[in-house]
Amino acid sequence: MKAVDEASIQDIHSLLNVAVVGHTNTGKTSLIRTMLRSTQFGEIEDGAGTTRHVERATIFAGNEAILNLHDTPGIEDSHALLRQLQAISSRHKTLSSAEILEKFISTTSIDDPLEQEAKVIRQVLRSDVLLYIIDVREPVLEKYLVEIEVLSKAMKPIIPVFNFIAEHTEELAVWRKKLAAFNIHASLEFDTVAFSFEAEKRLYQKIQSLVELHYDRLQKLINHRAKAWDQLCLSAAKRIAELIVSVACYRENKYRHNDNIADSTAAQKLKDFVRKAEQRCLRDLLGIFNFSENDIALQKIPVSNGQWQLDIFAPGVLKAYGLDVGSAALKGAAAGAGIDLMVGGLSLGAASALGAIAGTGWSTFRRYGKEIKAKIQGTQWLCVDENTLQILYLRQQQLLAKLMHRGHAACHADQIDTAVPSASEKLPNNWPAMISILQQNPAWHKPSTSRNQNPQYQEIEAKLIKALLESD
Ligand SMILES: Nc1nc2c(ncn2[C@@H]2O[C@H](COP(=O)(O)OP(=O)(O)OP(=O)(O)O)[C@@H](O)[C@H]2O)c(=O)[nH]1
Ligand SMILES: [Mg+2]
Repeated sequence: MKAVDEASIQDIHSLLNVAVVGHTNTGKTSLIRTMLRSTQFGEIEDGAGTTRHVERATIFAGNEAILNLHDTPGIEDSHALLRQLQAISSRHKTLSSAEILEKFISTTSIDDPLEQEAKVIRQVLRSDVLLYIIDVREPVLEKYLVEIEVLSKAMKPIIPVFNFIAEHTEELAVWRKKLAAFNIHASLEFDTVAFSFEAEKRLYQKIQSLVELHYDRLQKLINHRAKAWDQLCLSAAKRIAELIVSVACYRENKYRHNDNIADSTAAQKLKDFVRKAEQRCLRDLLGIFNFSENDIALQKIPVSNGQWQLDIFAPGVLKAYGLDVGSAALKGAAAGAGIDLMVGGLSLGAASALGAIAGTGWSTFRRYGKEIKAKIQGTQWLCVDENTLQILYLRQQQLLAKLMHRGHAACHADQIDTAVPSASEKLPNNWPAMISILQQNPAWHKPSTSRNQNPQYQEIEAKLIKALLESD
């Protein structure tokens, strides 16, 4: 056991060392948390000077250690730091710039005002690559340029990482231009709290191009992460498909003596089932992507205390999801919003239920004659109506998109929360046919071997998953 420990310790020492540096409060610790997929690392606060010491974290591909990330305290006084370096340089004219930095750290005592900066510089000198994190919301102040000037004295490759990029494209352009003056062209946009798998991949590729020696190891990490990411998205899409199936297949027996569908106990039971099913799905999805309450707030996902803020059966829900309120209101008058009547194994559609009940005209009867007969003679069930199923699907689809693109979603939060343009376009192909099959297979509402092996079920599940992943 000891030998293994020693081997792994040695392994960690031979790894690529990446220092995450920058001005204070730019999101250095946040970036590391994102890269580690862990909310446990370090301290994060909306204020300067949160990280006080250098802290190491190792990134693995499976069991294999790939690289060390070093979180560093934020640089606070770059002007004083530069002055100090200039003073050393004038005293020791023959020293190289890196040697001046060495001299600086060896002569800075624990209670020196530049103690934090010395910690940063020490780690910079011990690292192979520097990620310089920039808060693009900040103007390009002299103090930041001085930071870059000081860091470049270490002669290590610097990759600028632009953070807080959402809605700050102009500022981003200014930053790029300024950095070009330092001959730093290769930069990355990376919303740290927000996560985009593609941005992360580009980050590793950039490091790969700068430190050839570690190319293969980094490639292993890229491949490993790509696979894990695909699996993550697949399990999330699968979970949503399960929700849609379980709700579409669900039926509640309607007792005939109670004619008011909307207020019946059966309708309440049905609604309750749908709400709980959606809530469980939400919890599972957040769990799959390891989302915290903080992430939910940052992404403006309309969820509080683990529940959707807008109840799926609330009157405003149709409008919020771009569905036809007019025709739905008519249906609602008959059956109660969200509820449909199913007779003899077929969903009548709430509007036709209205027609049947009120005896409106020959055409309704001709179309639904058989069902109406069954209605009189046979068992009646309540099921979830078409609109509710659409909303259920669209809502999960949006949630999935936000979970998959934390950062990008954050830039368009208002748009996403209030309106979904062309809702029907976003539904999977053959949606009505799929729903009709599901409604006729109430036994599928729970997973079972016979359901899961049924080719028709498998086809529907695959179509739902494909549509969810493609809509991204
Ligand atoms: N909206 C948004 N907030 C972010 C992002 N990155 C960081 N933050 C927030 O910015 C604040 C500072 O983040 P930290 O990660 O503590 O910054 P730091 O650079 O480590 O700070 P020091 O350790 O004090 O130098 C926190 O409140 C984060 O939640 C981002 O990409 N988007
Ligand atoms: Mg920090």
